[in-house]
Amino acid sequence: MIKLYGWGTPNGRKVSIALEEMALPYSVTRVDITKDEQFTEAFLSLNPNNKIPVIVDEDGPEGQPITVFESGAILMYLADKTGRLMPSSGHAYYRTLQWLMFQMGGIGPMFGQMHHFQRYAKDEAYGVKRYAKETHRLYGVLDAQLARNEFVAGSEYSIADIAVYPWIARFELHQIEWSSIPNVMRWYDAVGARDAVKRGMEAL
Ligand SMILES: N[C@@H](CCC(=O)N[C@@H](CS)C(=O)NCC(=O)O)C(=O)O
Repeated sequence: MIKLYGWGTPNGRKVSIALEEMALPYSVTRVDITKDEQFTEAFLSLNPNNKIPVIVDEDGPEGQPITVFESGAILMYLADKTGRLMPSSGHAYYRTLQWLMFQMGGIGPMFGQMHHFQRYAKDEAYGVKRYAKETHRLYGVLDAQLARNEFVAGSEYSIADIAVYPWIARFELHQIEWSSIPNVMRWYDAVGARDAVKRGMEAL
């Protein structure tokens, strides 16, 4: 049984979707980040960086328990554990890795700032303008990739799709014209129709 410590955010849901897709038994402990529960001593012992998500797998490598934080690392861990949703070698492996990093280094941080300025900033104009521009550029990159490929990392559904999907699910905050990104729209509908994705989005 894997314990998932999370909250209903894109980074948390990436992990619940992956657990559902891989049919791994798991339990959920909600860490209410709106009440600063990520700063408790108990949580700090799981992630020194005070952020969800975290997993604890009692049945880790060599049969020893393992704790993993950082959602990209968790997705790779789960893919390694099950041999699913990440090619094991060669071009396809690096293609999937690069699109996972595109999400971790681009979509996650930039969309995250866009969400922050949209929702919380008192003087939002500068922040929204700055992060909307980068968010829209990232949508363009993604749309071009999905014009050439069925899924984010190529012809196979993978952890790169799982990493990106819950961020696109916040599209209402992104001031994006859907008609300008038809390929993202096609992909979003297809991924969102998967039963495991629906269950994973509901889990947190
Ligand atoms: N790079 C980290 C980012 C994790 C992250 O930003 N988590 C947010 C929720 S989506 C969080 O815990 N925020 C609480 C805080 O910043 O205090 C990952 O991908 O796991």
